[in-house]
Amino acid sequence: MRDRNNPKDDILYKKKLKANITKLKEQRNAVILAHNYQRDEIQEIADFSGDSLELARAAVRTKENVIVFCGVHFMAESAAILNPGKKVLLPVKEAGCPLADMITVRKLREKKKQFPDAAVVCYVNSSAEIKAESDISCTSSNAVKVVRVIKNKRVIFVPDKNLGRYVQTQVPEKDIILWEGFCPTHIRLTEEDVIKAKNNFPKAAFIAHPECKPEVLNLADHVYSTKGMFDYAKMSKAKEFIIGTESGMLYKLRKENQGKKFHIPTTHLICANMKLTTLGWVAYSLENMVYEIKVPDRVREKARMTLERMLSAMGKTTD
Ligand code: CIZ
Repeated sequence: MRDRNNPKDDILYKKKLKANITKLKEQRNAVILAHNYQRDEIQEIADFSGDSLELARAAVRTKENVIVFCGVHFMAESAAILNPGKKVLLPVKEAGCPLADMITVRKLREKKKQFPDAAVVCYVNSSAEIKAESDISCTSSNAVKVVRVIKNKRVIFVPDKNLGRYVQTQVPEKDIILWEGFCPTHIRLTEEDVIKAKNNFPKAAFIAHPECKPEVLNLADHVYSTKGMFDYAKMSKAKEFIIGTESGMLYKLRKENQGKKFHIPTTHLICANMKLTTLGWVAYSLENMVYEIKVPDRVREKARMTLERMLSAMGKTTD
């Protein structure tokens, strides 16, 4: 019997689980993809880690037929949309995204009727159905670029109001209609948290995610997506950083930037949904080939076009 309070027992248990996952992965011809916000132990066993778009694109490149997607539901959906011939598994079926749930197709259709001249730009943190109802998708790393290149002056930006508001500051020539959605993790970061962290680490640069509140972004030295944060941390001459996003980011930032220091301004920056995936669930998923994420053809085709428009706006293809 494993004693959870005994660190030796825990290490042994995890070692056995990891060995089991490696064996099952081979048997199932599977690849493990992990989002940047996953637990350290999940990022450790992953074949590839990254943001949702990088992972969906990695899924296209991989030769394995089974993709175990360690992230939340909309991310596994994007991988399934771009990889119709592959089996995409989400180890914990309850791993959802409250932000993605803050919009419905019915409400979006009403908004589109109200502003018929507007283009709908949907953040990747949205369901396949919302993507199918939108004109073009965006990530937090390319949202500014996407909004800038679309022809319409008026844009309905869904579902994250903070990202939408940030984009508006960068693209003032557009008229952006915001949706009332937000990420419950990022909005927990307050101005006071940041000021305190800056006082504690006066030499550190503060990098904030655009899902944070505007008053927090006002205090930032830089505003970047997770990918932008990795790129910046690597090339920057600075030696110390305060990271304004989900704490799972620390794992790879520290691993890839030895000699540099990374701090999280508050212990509240934890996404409970991202942390649902454990080694045990990954092993269970591979053993039982669950939970397969399927997107109905009718929705998939339209959602795929929305994602493809973003990729071609960025001068990229899915191949
Ligand atoms: O696109 C992603 O993976 C998310 C949710 C955020 C980011 O900045 O990478």
